[in-house]
Amino acid sequence: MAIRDILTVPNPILKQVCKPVDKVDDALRALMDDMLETMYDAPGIGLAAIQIGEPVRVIVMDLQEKPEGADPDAEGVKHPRYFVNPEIVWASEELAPYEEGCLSVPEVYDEVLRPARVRIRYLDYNGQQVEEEADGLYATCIQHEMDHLNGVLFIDHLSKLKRDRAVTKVKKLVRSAAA
Ligand code: K1U
Ligand code: ZN
Repeated sequence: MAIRDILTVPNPILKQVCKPVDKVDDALRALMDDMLETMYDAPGIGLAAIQIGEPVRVIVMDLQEKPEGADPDAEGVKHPRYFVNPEIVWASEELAPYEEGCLSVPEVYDEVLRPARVRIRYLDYNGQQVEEEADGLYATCIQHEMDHLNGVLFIDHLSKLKRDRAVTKVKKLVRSAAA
């Protein structure tokens, strides 16, 4: 397993539409392992393959939910999720707001409105098909990550002014980190 570099805006690779995966094999599982390690290291709760420069329809996620009654300072039990070729098969009309962030747009957070509940279909780590309903943070995060597969970032849901400000902020951040 390896921690990979996360691409940041305005890298044009992030605007690519990703290709479906043909087969869930050991090479794909190695990519998903790297993605999960990269996401935990960042840290984040989701990551799309394109964020590490791999233009395939693959997402990893761990919402880091703590069991009820757990010590708030304790580390959550790991609950990694893997999504290959995910599709939204139904979305609620009801929308829900969430203050989103993105590892490719570091230190920028803003509210995005998305369907409150979605039904998704995908292949898991072993290539088995799964269909399930997502709500709350799970619904928000899977929609955010699926946007990445189509070259869409959460800042694309904001006004042009806010988007331009976000890109300028990240460029400065990256420049000062490199200096
Ligand atoms: O870059 C990404 O796509 C990951 C992103 C996922 C996400 C967050 C919030 C709403 C929608 C999608 C992140 O993980 S940003 C970092 C973050 O939210 C977080 C980091 C550490 C602990 C808890 C949350
Ligand atoms: Zn993101």
